[in-house]
Amino acid sequence: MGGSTTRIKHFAKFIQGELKDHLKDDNEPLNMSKSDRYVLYKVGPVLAVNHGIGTPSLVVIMHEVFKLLHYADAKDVKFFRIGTSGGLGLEPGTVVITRTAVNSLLEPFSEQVILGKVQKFPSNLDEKLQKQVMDCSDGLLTAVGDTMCAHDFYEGQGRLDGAFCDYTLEDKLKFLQKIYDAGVRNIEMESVCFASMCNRAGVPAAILCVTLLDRLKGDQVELTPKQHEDFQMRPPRLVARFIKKMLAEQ
Ligand code: R2B
Ligand code: URA
Repeated sequence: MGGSTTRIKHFAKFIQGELKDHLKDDNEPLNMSKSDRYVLYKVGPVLAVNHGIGTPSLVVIMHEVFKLLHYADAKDVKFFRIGTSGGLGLEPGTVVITRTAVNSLLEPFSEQVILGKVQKFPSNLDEKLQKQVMDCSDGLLTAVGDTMCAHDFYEGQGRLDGAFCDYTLEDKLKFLQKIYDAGVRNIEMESVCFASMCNRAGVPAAILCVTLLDRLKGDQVELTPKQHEDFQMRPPRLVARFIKKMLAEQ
């Protein structure tokens, strides 16, 4: 899973090329989603689905993907979120493998209001899968750290360049340093909910997000289109290595 429809389409084509020795069909992957809200491609054993920006769309889509996999009687399922993020103290382009996903208060759970009551769901991730992914990362720029999940891109991530901002550069840096000291290495917008939904479903999950910038140094993503493209393909490349390794061992 990843945020954008085009990135997931790209991923479906990419993984088709990577898995060509395992696939019978080399037709262009087709979007099988009947909704215009998200796209869904099946390439051999890989289901590639986008989840939009933030938790609300992610939750809806994950319910639907879990139901689909249940009715398809899918076995030994693993979930990956391959996305982008703002890094903390890391060279832009680093793929952060999330140790624990935390919410904006640095708590390791997501909250969902169900029938008027706030319910908390733990957002720890599968340690074995994390290690297996790390074992595939030779020669790739990677780091392991906690990921903070924010509810928005601007004030929720302490940016100074949104439409509104009622705090200073000093306040921002103090906050980012505090979360860095607590072990956070990147910030994005879905991790905590993605992790807790996978926990509830009892499926191992990993989160691999490339950092587009170092938030301790600025707020604007200043990459060339070519760099952007290269960076965005780094999590897919790492996941592809893992999938190929798993298939080779079968
Ligand atoms: C990373 O990038 C998106 C915001 O630009 C959001 O979906 C996320 O988690
Ligand atoms: N996605 C985010 O949510 N934050 C960033 O800084 C970059 C990408």
